Parts: sequence; structure tokens; C-alpha cells
Amino acid sequence: MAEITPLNLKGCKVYKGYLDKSAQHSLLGDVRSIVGKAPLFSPMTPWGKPMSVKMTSAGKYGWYSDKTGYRYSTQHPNGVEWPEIPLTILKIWNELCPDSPRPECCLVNFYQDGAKMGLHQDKDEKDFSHPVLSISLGDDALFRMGGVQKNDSTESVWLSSGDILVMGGESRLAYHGIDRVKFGSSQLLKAAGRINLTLRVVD
Ligand code: MD6
Ligand code: FE
Repeated sequence: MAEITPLNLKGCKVYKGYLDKSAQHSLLGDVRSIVGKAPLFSPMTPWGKPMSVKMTSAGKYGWYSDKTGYRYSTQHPNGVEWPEIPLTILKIWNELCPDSPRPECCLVNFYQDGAKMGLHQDKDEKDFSHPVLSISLGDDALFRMGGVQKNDSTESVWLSSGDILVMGGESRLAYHGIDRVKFGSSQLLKAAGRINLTLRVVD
């Protein structure tokens, strides 16, 4: 993969255009095979509303939410173990996070029909010294990045198919979210939608 210099978004590294079209299509095949084994579902927020983003996971752990809270689980809500994280996805982690241990969760987020994700911190992992790497596929999304306090100032960037973001160091616990998706802006998926993969070290 070509060396590219990341943009700095409040301490988070944004690698625009990291994956070319063929790499994006091959990842899409990997995502389809994950979803074939572990179907997408709408997690329930602790306050009892289904999230607008559908999810599933690969790896030892999957991210899960219901009225008792957010957590990692070794099983899909239907009772099966999560599929393995595909090697193509692990290879991207090794390229961009070479000093970090292997990720144990690849969370798959699927945005359709006006789905968005409110400002949140990723803090269900044990060790925040490890980064979270995120891969965008499909439609463009407006990603908002803030600071460690919920009311810190924010900056936004449009994430396109093939872009990769690494949230590590001081930005690891910063608030972030997806304000909106330009549905239909990418031709990667047959229908409109956006897929986001996040890789995390959990234990
Ligand atoms: C998304 N991403 O791009 C949502 N979290 O759909 C995240 O919530 C995220 O991009 C941690 C690190 C990177 C991310
Ligand atoms: Fe997040």
C-alpha cells in the first residue's frame, strides 16, 4: 500500500484514500461473509430505543448493547460465536498500528435510511493505550471529532469510501460521532448505505 501522510483531526490520524477500489471491493466481500455468519441487528440503547445503525462483529468479542448497558460479548445475540476477523482486515491493522497487539473485535456498523451516530466515547475496552482503527466503505459521512469532555470544541471531516482513521494517544477517549451520511454518494454498494469497520483491542 502506498505511503500516505495522514491528516491530523484533533489528534486523530485520517488516511484519506488509503484503500483503492479493488481493496474496497475485496473488503466488501469480507464484510458480506461476516454478515452471512453473524447477521446485522439493531442494538437497544440502555434507555430502550433501538440504535439507527445496524451492527454485527467479528473476532473473539462483539460489541453489544441492551437495557443493562454497553459491553463486549463472546456471542452474537442469536447465540453463535462471532466469525474470525478476516486476514485482509488484520493486515490493515498491522500496516497502520504495527506496535499494537492484535485486535480482538472488528465491529461492523451499517448506516441506512438516515442512520447516524451521536457523540460518544469508545471506553468499553480495558486498555486505552491501544488505538481504535476505523475503515469507511460506501457513502460519504460527516465525522465529528471533539475532545475528552463532551462540551469541548469539535472539528468535522467528510469520510469517503476507502478512508481510514486511527484514534490513538490523546485522542483515544475523545468524543466523536457521525452527524449525517450522504446517502447514494458512492457506487460501491448496490443500494445506498455506509459501512464502517472499527478494530479494537478489548482485553
Ligand atoms: C463511524 N465510528 O465512523 C463511527 N469509534 O461510523 C466510530 O464510532 C469510531 O470511527 C472509534 C474510533 C474510530 C471511529
Ligand atoms: Fe466510536
